[in-house]
Amino acid sequence: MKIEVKKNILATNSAMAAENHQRLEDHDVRMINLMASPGAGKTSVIMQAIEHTRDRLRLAVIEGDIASEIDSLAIEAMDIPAIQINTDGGCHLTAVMIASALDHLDLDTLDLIIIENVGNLVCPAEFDLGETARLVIASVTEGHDKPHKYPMIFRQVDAIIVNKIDLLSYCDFDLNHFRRTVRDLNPDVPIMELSCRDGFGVGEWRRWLEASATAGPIDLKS
Ligand SMILES: Nc1nc2c(ncn2[C@@H]2O[C@H](COP(=O)(O)OP(=O)(O)OP(=O)(O)O)[C@@H](O)[C@H]2O)c(=O)[nH]1
Ligand SMILES: [Mg+2]
Repeated sequence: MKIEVKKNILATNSAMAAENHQRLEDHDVRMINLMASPGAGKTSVIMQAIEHTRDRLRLAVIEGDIASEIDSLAIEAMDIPAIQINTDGGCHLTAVMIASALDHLDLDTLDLIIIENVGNLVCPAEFDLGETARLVIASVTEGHDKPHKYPMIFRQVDAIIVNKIDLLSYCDFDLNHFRRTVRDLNPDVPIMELSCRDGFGVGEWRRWLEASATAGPIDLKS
């Protein structure tokens, strides 16, 4: 007898994700699921977002990490509500975890929630959280071959950030190669080059974020 454990886990997760999505829609809030490898710059990219949109958007952040409160404390230090989820070994966030985090946020006072998923390019791609947009960060220090090796996540996202662009001349990251590989997987996805160090590309990141946060009624994902 074959037991379909993975299928059941994903189905249960999807049902909860749909509830999260509806809850956000009821409160007219958007939610971005930000995914990347460990150290690619997820928290730094969120901090840039806060700095450059806080006068126009009411933001909150949900931080997913295996352990520690380092990232949520950094966000709270910017006077932005931050909920830390420690997965205690789990390599991705789930819709149930996000539902409990939403319980601790006053959704009527928010326009946009940014989720920093656990650093991983594999498992987060499989778990819908009820988000309204998905984003992956690739940093130039990781190499340009990541879309070849982790195609699922690059295929699914609504936007891609190439971070640490200030380090391009020190690495053998081939931007054209990266762009070509991504185009084969996800032809129309916007690819934004960014440096959280010197601010290169921050305007484009801000514009994408504001457009996502003010996009019309949320389409429920299938
Ligand atoms: N040179 C350079 N360094 C960066 C940039 N963005 C982030 N960093 C550095 O990269 C390191 C990791 O950045 P974080 O923002 O903590 O990355 P993260 O993906 O949130 O890391 P985890 O939460 O641990 O997975 C830090 O030392 C940052 O200062 C960038 O654009 N350029
Ligand atoms: Mg982080």
